[in-house]
Amino acid sequence: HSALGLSQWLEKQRVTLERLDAQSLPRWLAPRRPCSHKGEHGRLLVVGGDYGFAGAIRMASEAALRSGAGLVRVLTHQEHAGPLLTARPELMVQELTEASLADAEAWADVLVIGPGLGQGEWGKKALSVLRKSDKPALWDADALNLLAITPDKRQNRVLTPHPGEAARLLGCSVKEIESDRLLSARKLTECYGGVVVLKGAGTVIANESGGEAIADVGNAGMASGGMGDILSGIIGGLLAQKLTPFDAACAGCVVHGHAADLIAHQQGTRGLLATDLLPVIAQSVNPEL
Ligand code: B4P
Ligand code: MG
Repeated sequence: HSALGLSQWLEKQRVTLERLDAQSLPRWLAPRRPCSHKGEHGRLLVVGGDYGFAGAIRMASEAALRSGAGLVRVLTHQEHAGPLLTARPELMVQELTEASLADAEAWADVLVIGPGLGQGEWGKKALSVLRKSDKPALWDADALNLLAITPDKRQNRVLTPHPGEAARLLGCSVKEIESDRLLSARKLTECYGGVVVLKGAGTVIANESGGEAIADVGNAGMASGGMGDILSGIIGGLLAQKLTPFDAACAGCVVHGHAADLIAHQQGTRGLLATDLLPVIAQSVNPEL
């Protein structure tokens, strides 16, 4: 569809999807009450960052802070804790162990799992514990690859596959996913329940009760490593602030794409880094400015 252009693609599908852009943001993101406190803005747990993937957990957790989550706690490898805290002292970082995971799950309002999780025993074990939790959750990256191996279906979960992950989840090719992105998103919600964010140019958001929208924001500068981790943190941060899973997914995709558009407007798309978005997320998530 990217060759056709988004509007022609939509026309071709003969669908009347709701198009979301920066103008849509105020409906989900009212100005904060002046007397609010951090307890109202939610406690988010982010789990992941296996060896070789420490950047993913940093980008996801920092994006969650920038999206306005009240408190963000990270469980990862001990070796990653120091650098993470140096970079972002606002995070609460601990080693991932059986005990810390049980404690943090009980503490959290919302769970984000997947960024840099890996598919080894370390990641599998953490996911097998968190999949028993009934708290609202966002699953991304390797949590999706592990879900494809051991499927389940639940309501209060947001899945954020790119077309490669979506193909694994549906047992088909990337080409089939991309040939009808809306249908692919619908199939994913049928199989796995909850909310599905099928990423890529023209990200589609769908839920089981027929809620469907397309994020008409973002640019080719976003086709670079780490962008998905930033999106996971943003949606997690909005879930923590008590948006419904569908609203958090819609608002999160728009905040993400709009932040990238603000930067691309200044410096173009080539060479745009995922971490460039971090300081701009706050501007995107405060649409009253
Ligand atoms: P991985 O190697 O698993 O990539 P990743 O670690 O998940 O990367 P990251 O988390 O940074 O980015 P993500 O895509 O999650 O897999 C990459 C492989 O998957 C590719 O080699 C390819 O085989 C397949 N794949 C991925 N995307 C594909 C696509 N669109 N078409 C065909 N195959 C694809 O998140 C990136 C974020 O940036 C999303 O929010 C996305 O919506 C946004 N984004 C990317 N390009 C955009 C664009 N042109 N316009 C607007 N938004 C865009
Ligand atoms: Mg990803």
